[in-house]
Formats: sequence, C-alpha cells, structure tokens
Amino acid sequence: MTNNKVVLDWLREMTDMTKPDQVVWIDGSEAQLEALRAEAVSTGEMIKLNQEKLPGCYYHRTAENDVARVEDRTFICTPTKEEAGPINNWMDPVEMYAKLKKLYAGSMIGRTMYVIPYSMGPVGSPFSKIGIELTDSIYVVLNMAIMTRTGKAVIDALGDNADFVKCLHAKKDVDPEERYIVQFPQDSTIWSINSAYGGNVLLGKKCFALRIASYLGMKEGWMAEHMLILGLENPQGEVKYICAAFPSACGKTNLAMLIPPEYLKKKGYKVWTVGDDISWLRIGPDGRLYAINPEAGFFGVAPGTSEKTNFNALAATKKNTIFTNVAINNDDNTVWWEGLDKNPPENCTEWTGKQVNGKTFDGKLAHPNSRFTAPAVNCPCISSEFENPQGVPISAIVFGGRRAKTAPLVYQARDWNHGVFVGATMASETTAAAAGAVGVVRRDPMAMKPFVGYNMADYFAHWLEMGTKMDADKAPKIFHVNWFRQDEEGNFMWPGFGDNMRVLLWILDRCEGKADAVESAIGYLPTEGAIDTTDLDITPEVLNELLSVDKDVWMEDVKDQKEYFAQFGDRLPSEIKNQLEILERNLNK
Ligand code: GTP
Ligand code: SPV
Ligand code: MN
Repeated sequence: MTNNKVVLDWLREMTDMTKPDQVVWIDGSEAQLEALRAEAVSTGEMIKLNQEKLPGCYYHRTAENDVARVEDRTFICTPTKEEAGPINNWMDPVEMYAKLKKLYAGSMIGRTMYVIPYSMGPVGSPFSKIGIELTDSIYVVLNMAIMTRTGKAVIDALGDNADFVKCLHAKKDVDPEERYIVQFPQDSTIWSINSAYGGNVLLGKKCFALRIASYLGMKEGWMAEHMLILGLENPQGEVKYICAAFPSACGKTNLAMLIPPEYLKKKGYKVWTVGDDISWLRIGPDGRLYAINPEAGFFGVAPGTSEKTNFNALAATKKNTIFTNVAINNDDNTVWWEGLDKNPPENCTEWTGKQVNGKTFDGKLAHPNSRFTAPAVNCPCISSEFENPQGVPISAIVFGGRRAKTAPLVYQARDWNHGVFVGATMASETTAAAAGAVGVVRRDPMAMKPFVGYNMADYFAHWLEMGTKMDADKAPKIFHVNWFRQDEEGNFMWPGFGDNMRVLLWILDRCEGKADAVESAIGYLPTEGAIDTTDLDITPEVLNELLSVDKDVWMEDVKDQKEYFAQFGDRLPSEIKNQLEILERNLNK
C-alpha cells in the first residue's frame, strides 16, 4: 500500500519481533471491514446484535480483568525521569524497550497483524497528525475505523514523510501482571501489550491524541487537552464555542450533546457537538484560540445514558456501533445497561457472559465502565463545523470535576493565569473509567493527570506561556463548574444534564460582558438571580448553597494543593505559587 521506506522498515522490524502469520493492511474500505466483522463473529470475538433494531451493531465482551485503563501500568518513557515528572510512571527507555521486546517476541505467532494507517483530525487539516497502529485484534481495527479516519487516503497523505506516530499493540495473553501501556514521546512511539480494552489499545485516543500529542504541543506551541467542544447557538443563530475539561466519566459526552430545557428550546437555543473527549487547540491567524476534535467517533460511557439524560448519545448508538461489556437482552438480542430504562431484561446475559434474570439479579448487569463506540456522524446534533480543518474559535474554557463538597456550581477565573491555576488545582472523585478505587478525591489538573505526556510542572508552564501569546480580549475566559455537589443525604443538589445549559448561558454572557458577578475569594460568582431557574424545581436556599464558598473547607483544600504542588519542586512555575498565595490571602481576609 505504500513505498514509504520509514514505514516499511519499521513494519519489518515489528514483524520480525512479533512474528505474525500474515500482515494485512487496512485500506478503510467497507468491504474489508465487513469481512473482518464476519470473521470476528465466526470466532466469537464479536456478537452480531439484532440487525433490524440495531443495524450494523455488534457486541464485544472483554476479559474480566481488562475493563478499564490501567494507570499504574502506564508509563512515560522519556530519557530522564525529570522529563516525565513526579506524577507519571517512568522507566528508562532503553530498559523499557528491552523488557517489552521480550514480551512481544513471537506474540503474534498464529495470528494476523493488521496495519491501520489513521489520521487524528480531518485528513489534510493543519491541526492533523498521522499514526499507524499495528495490532493483532480485529476488535481494535473495527473500533479504530469508527474512532479515527483510517485507510488509503491517510497513507497517501503521509507519502514519503517520516512524520507519523508508531503504535504497536499485541493482546498477547491479556495478562494483567504483564500489561504495559507505554509512551516514548521522543520517539513518537507507543507500545501496548496484554490488554484488549478501550483506552489501553485504541492507541489513537489517549496514548496518541493526549500523551504523545501533549508533548508535541509543548514542543510546537499548541495544546492537546482532555476536553469536549460544543457550539451553543442563540435564538439569533449565532454560535459560540466552549471547551470543557472534566476527568473520565465526569460528564463530557453528556455536556457535549446537551439538550436545552424546554423553555430555552422554545426560545431557539441549540447545542451542537464538535467533540466529546479530546481537543487539539492552536492560536489562529486572528489571535484567537481554535479547536478541532481529532477523533471521528465517540467511545462513550453506556451506564446512565438514556433518552432522558442523553437522547443524542443514545440516538448515535442505534446503528454501526460496537458495544463493549454492556448486558444483552436475550429475548430480542439488543443491549441494556443500568440507567437505560427501568426495565432490566428478564432473560439476560450479564456483561461477564453469565445468564441471569435481570429483574432479580442484584449485581450490575452492565459493567460500570461499559462503553459504546459510535460514529460521530450518527449524532443528531453533530456540528456543521465537525470536519472544519481550521477548527472552531473558543470563547470559554471550562474546568470541572466530581466534588461532593468544596467547589460551587460555577465560578469564573479573574484572568488567564488565575484560570490556569484553577485548572491546575482541579480535583475529582475517581470513577470506574480507570482500574482502582472509585469515589476517592484526587487532584487531577486539567483532567490530564492520567494523560500528560511530560512533566506536569512544564505542562502548567506551557499553559501559562500560551496565555502570553493571546491578547486578553481574545483569549478564552476560564471557568470552573461542579454538577456533582451533594446534600447531607448524598443526593445531587443540582439537576444537571440539560439544565447545565443554564450555567453555560451565564458563562457565555460573562464572555460577552453581559452578566454581572460578585467577586469572591476564589473568583467571580454569579449574582443572585443571574442563573436562570425558569421552570426549575429548586429553592433559592439550595441555589444559594450551590453557589456558596465555605472558607474553612477551602482552607483545607489549599493545604492539600500546597502538598500536591510541593512534589514539583523548583520546576513549578512561580506564577502557580503566586496564585496560591493570592488564594490563601483572599481566604484569610
Ligand atoms: P469519559 O468518556 O470517561 O471521558 O467520560 P465523560 O467525561 O464523557 O462522562 P459521561 O458524559 O459519559 O458521563 C459519565 C457519567 O456521569 C454518566 O453515567 C452520566 O450519566 C453521568 N453524568 C453526566 N453528566 C451529569 C450531570 O450533569 N449530573 C449528574 N448527576 N450526572 C451526570
Ligand atoms: C477516559 O477514560 O477518559 C475515556 C475512556 O475516555 S478510555 O478511552 O478508555 O480512555
Ligand atoms: Mn475521556
């Protein structure tokens, strides 16, 4: 398929090591993908779902020990440990290559290696980058064909160029003890072994589009972020774009596809989805920040997705979608998960494959991190700018997480540098998206803790540096939100989902200088009545509580922030220390 010598030499080196029986290039044609689907069904790797109700849809079940990203087995292998920084796992690249070569040796004997050329971003866009993934998994091929632009057009666009990310995945024995997800940023190389799940193996996603890309962005003056992109259209037909960074399973897909409350819909407000997980951002010729979504599909959390909470995401999964680790309704061979509706199937295959009565079964029928892989074009609210090679201009950047306490519903940073500090001090309760304990508050700067491809202190510096390249009136305004504040009984105080639109409207009004705010110790808060609560069943007391800042609780947080930042030593930008001092001073006032 190509005469590119760099590609062919690398491919030979990888096949010499892994020794596949055959090598198959993915040309992106529907005929080839259809043949692979049939093969996967014949081996049991995938199950064909009800083709009348779910045309083109398939089901895949992973090993029970392989259901989420594995952060403790994810490495950033830079030449020195300092370059990877204190929060990334690190190993000397020479040592790591040697260790992994032993694991990869002969790992594809008896298997086929698929060569997937793919583009992150529209082919030919100035934002876009090319990768080639070698994998022995058809599931990976079919997912990559949804999540990225794959095939012949990409390899043609690469031509003789050596500028591509080299990605190698071998499922091997799916042994969790020998599982490694390894990034070599300086070599633009990703090696993944012993997993067959999502973010561990769809190497264009977190491994490339965040870990490798964040490193490239730092070198080349742009940014790769764990952010959704949405366009909010007002009744006059003007669309303003917002990027939002929330940690995994904290509401990006939902916000990106939000359906406004009835009264706002009637007025003519609409939301358009550009991306639901990753943004690549560059400063445009007019000095504003522009974003593209480098992906072509959604790898979304299934549980909690319903017609009520996320109609658009659900609609996107009605055709040509791969479901992973959800439950199967045996009566009609369709899918089910917690939160889809109140009718768990009686005759049910639980995600592990066990036959159960869903109505009486007392565990989770679908895994909490079960997912759908749906083409972006399926989404009813996909933005007309989705394929725009120049990206969309960003008015606001929003940070947020799951905080039962501390963070108010919304506040605005005073300026770019303060906004960087707000992002850097983000914290959130852990979710099922990664292996390990769930519900533990941890610091997750810019929602990038698991994804930053270099020293987090340098990443903060890069954010600050980007701010110096934009005039204050052109740089996006920065905000923080928290949809997950809880009352004493542990109930969410804010209705969330579509009603989050009310907060977005305040945010955009602030960007246009239209809404008032009160200054507080942590930034600007909405004035009383500034958040429109028309038709909303919420008391003024609850709203007041949602927008309150408890100084004692914040002082505790500042203590934790200090400890967190201390690990970066002298590498921490002085501006972060400065902002921390300002916050402490404000709280002591
Ligand atoms: P990743 O794909 O892991 O990056 O997740 P994500 O950030 O896209 O999160 P997603 O939108 O899939 O939401 C994760 C879970 O949070 C789902 O179960 C949602 O139903 C739930 N959720 C999303 N938005 C809200 C909200 O506003 N309020 C509440 N209470 N729950 C929400
Ligand atoms: C996340 O965990 O943030 C995801 C899912 O979007 S994964 O692709 O597994 O990283
Ligand atoms: Mn994500």
